[in-house]
Amino acid sequence: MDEKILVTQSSMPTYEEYIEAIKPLWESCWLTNMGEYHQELERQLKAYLDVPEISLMVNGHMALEMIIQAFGFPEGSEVITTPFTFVSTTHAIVRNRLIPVFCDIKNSDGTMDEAKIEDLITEKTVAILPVHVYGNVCNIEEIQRIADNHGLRVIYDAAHAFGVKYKGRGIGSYGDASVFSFHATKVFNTIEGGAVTFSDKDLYEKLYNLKNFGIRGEECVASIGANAKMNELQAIMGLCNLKHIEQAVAARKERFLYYREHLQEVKGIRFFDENKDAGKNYAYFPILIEDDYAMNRDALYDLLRSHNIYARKYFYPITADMECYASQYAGAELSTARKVSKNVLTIPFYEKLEKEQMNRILQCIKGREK
Ligand code: T4K
Repeated sequence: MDEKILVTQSSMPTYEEYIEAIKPLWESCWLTNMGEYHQELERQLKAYLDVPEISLMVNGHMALEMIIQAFGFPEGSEVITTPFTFVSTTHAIVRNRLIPVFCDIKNSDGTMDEAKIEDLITEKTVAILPVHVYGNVCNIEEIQRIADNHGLRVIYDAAHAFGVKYKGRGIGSYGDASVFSFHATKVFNTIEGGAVTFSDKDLYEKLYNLKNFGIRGEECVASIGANAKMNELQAIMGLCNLKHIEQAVAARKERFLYYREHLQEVKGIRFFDENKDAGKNYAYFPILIEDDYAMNRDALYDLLRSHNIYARKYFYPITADMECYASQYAGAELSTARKVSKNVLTIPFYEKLEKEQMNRILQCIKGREK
């Protein structure tokens, strides 16, 4: 059996580079609580992501929970969101005691269908929470127009959109706030990690309190908060990985183009549309298996597995259909999301994926057209 190929593989600095970088911690013994590396990574990411403000978090999910909480929406308020995402997006809303109202997606790029948002707005709606899924940029202008007309907040889940620029500006500078994930599986990682980006300076203080128990001095706890801080070992991993980010994205681009070149002629395999105003970070390689392909998505997934190739069904099922939500949302009109979710497959894709491995994957997919 050929060697296993997983859907992704963490990008890492060399062992020596990381070990050298963490050495000073054995002098300082300062491992967390907004240490110097946490602060330095905030400075560097603010510049790299081209955002006005940033707050680092222990992971992307807590970043989502913290920013939703920071807005202080009344319990039971409704948040319009997409079900075509990783379950974190939906959980973060529910764990804040808010109600997700699912909006269908567009077949073209998998992002929220902005034409369907307004019908879902009620007197209880407080926010729109779309996802730049796979790094595909949502219709930012239209979502903002709707939000402004109805006095709603816009919080983007930008977990997949690290470094993406839209119309020349960092993607995290749009809306009221955006959330990034720096999980081990992402284009840029801090092992686990995440960040919230935003413009309103007051949010920095609110998030600071929320991520560190509300502590403002040895004898002063100013507000009620959790613990969601990024520690120094995570921050140092981020500083090391950030040094190599251009190279990492370039390596991904090369592999992306190779896959595209070989798959674009395959009948029944479709790609999501690209937004001409947006840059790409080559985070994932999703393909859509259409009816005129030789087999359905699940059969292709199984075929790849039989060759020791671990593609993943990101994102299936849609979150509204997951066991913990299904009874509430069985009747929701989400036909495009359900269809896309049933047809999508993300094939192995990462910085160090070798050409031979890509050829093995391509061989399984190609030459099977009806
Ligand atoms: N919003 C969205 C839209 C998201 O996609 C995510 C996370 C979040 C919010 C929340 O952000 P975080 O709190 O996670 O920062 C993975 C990731 O764990 C998750 O971060 C990611 N989205 C999601 C799409 O994918 P799983 O359950 O598929 O991971 P797992 O353990 O099956 O790993 C997948 C593959 O990655 C493995 O086969 C090999 C590779 N891998 C994995 C790990 C853990 C590595 O190379 N190194 C590793 O350390 O969720």
